[in-house]
Amino acid sequence: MSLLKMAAMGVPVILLAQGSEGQSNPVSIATAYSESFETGMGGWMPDHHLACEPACWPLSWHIVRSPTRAYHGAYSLDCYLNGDHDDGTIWVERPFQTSALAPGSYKVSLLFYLWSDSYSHVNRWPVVAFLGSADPEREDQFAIIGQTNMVAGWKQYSYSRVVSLKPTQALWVAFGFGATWEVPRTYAMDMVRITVEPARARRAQPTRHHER
Ligand SMILES: [Ca+2]
Ligand SMILES: [Ca+2]
Repeated sequence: MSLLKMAAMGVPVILLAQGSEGQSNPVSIATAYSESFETGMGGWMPDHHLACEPACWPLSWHIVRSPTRAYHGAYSLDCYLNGDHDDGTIWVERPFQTSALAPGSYKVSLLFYLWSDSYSHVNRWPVVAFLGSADPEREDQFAIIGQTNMVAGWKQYSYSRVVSLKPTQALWVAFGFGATWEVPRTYAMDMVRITVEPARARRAQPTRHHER
């Protein structure tokens, strides 16, 4: 069922509120959420994980706003990762407050765009995402939702899962990519959208009566 149809039927449709720059506290869930990084990071924080740290430190990487290219507007996130260690994952993350929601199960959907400089059918890197109730810190907490270099240019990536939410617990959302090849690479990410809607209970199977 579409969100508009649900709203028309009076079913509460819950989406996330737009974040603001430099906000350290979680943003409350209230309306539709999207971020295009046009005026700031929108509260999204860069983070990384390299399994062999600290022995193999440093990992050379950054995620910064840049006007070099954009899927939407004039800015995107410029994401650089040196794959020297043949490993390492970088991402942006942020918490959202869920206090406006009744405790329960919700389908959280994440959508964003990632830019690759070229198409390649080999040596693609994994594109990853996280939806959960704790701050993600390790690459093994992420789901692999696709690969880089599937097109030259921008490609949409999406991920959704049912998350159990409580008013006292933040919803954490994160997305990025990992290195699986010993080269430095730059990708870009832009226009993240998140929706949260009540997870529909599975319909019970109708009981079959055997006719004699
Ligand atoms: Ca943008
Ligand atoms: Ca983190």
